[in-house]
Amino acid sequence: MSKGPVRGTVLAACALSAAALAAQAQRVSIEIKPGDDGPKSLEPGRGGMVPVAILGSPDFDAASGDPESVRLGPTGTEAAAFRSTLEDVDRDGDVDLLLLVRVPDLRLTCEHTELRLAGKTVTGDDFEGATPVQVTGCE
Ligand SMILES: [Ca+2]
Repeated sequence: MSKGPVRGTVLAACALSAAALAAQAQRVSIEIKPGDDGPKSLEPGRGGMVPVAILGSPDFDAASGDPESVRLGPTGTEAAAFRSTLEDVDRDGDVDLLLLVRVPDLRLTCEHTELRLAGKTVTGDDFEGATPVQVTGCE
């Protein structure tokens, strides 16, 4: 059995990559104000709410995301969504998770250039995403 050692090496490599996957959250694509081609700007001082979509893909079933676990903000721990719906916001055939968030809850200030999101699927797997954001109205 000259193949023995080779097989053992392959198995060890598989075990390593599985462990790495378990420790790392799945990356998902998110979009502020989906369908709006304008600048992704937010003005925390004006209040109001903003839609943020978690985009589904062949690698991520947005319907498996648990909306109540999702947090958004500069570090992805700040705001909870107060409403969520499942719809295909970018019309690519994959269902997306559309969240409505109160802008002040995001705790963005002018130094922030990125909005982060983190959450869990209904089966307990972590996912996270980030997208550029322009914060206005704080001068
Ligand atoms: Ca979609």
